[in-house]
Amino acid sequence: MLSKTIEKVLNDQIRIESESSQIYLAMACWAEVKGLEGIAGFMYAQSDEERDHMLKFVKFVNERGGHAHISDLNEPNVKFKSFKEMFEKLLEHEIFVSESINNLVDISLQEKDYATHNFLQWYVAEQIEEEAMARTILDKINLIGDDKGGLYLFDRDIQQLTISSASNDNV
Ligand code: OFO
Repeated sequence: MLSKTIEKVLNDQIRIESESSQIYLAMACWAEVKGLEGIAGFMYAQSDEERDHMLKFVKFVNERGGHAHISDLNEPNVKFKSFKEMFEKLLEHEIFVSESINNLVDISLQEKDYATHNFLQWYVAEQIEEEAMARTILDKINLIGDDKGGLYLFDRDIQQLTISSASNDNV
């Protein structure tokens, strides 16, 4: 059974994961209308992943005697100066999510809720991966600079990254 404190903080995280999904959906739209299909595909996949993260929390809260709260959401930013700025925002956002997950881990220990603590370990590992991926992408973007040919190749390569990470998920 979840304590009221844990139920509240998990519900706050449900909102954060939902907003993450919306943020990446808005990024997918921005890239798609700019003709950057690879980047758009990557962002659509990220958006789906965040929805899965949200649903995992929802199921956990409901299964442990709480009630998952589905709230309204803040509207995401829909415009970016450049695709570089967009990926910088993605990294910033993932760092924010990692801090939020770490905070949940702290609270679960304070509350001596070891089941929730154990459940959160999946998110701790996921955040390490997501931050690392965002940093790798930004390194590549910095190498490309303003080179249009480089952007074309990057857009094609990121499509491969989306396909291979989707197939790893299915393993
Ligand atoms: Fe990108 O993070 Fe969810 O958890």
